[in-house]
Amino acid sequence: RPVLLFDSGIGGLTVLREARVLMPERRFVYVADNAGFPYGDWEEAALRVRIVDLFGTLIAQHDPLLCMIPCNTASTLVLGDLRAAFPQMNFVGTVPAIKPAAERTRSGLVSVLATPGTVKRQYTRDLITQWASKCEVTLVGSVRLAALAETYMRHGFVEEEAVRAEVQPCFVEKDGRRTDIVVLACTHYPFLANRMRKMAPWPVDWLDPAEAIARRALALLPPDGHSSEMGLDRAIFTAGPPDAATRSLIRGFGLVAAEPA
Ligand code: DGN
Repeated sequence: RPVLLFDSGIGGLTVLREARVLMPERRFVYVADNAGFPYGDWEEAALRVRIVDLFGTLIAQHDPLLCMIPCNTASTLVLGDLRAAFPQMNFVGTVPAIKPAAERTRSGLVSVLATPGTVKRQYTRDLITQWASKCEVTLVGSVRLAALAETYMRHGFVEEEAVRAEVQPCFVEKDGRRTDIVVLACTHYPFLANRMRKMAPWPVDWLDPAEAIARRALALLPPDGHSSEMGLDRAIFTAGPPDAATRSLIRGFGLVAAEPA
């Protein structure tokens, strides 16, 4: 039985990368709901229904051992619905790493770079109230960054100035203090981390939760039950067969494109 990963696009590959390192013997099915991409500006009720419906099909079709949701925009919205709808299944979500950021900051100024959906979620606000009440948290909801990361990964180029415009609001200076942590709260963003790092006007820590998410999945999986199935892991795109650039990208991640159900 495979481990299933679900994102709106290719961002979840940043988590698959870490999951592979920790669980090299596992078989993975990667699902990109690219027919619904980007998730950032979806109306919440409609997105909820869409994702729960998709999981109904995916669970029936793949009988996964565990489902990972390497997508903040989806996790902050539907984790509760999924757990209620599929009580036998273990779900590992991805939510903004606000707690570790609050523990680590020295200046008390933390920024959360995410999609517009994630920054407006009650879930995100609750994380701040619970863990970061002593910090000043700047929420930056970027409309374009996930799509820029997709283009970059498929075609190898990105408009530097467009990335800069999205990232700039993260760097806050106030009463002699400066932002010292930026939480990468969208799984697409680590793909642009090297670019973004160069744009910081002063040294900043960039928090990517990918490894922590993979560790959480590992902890929930049974220690035995190694896959005996050989061959490449599969990737499913809800919009249908991917284009050549996407196929070559996923091949680099050791995945082959499979037909959606
Ligand atoms: N990668 C997703 C996330 O972590 O929020 C969302 C990307 C998108 O659909 N805009």
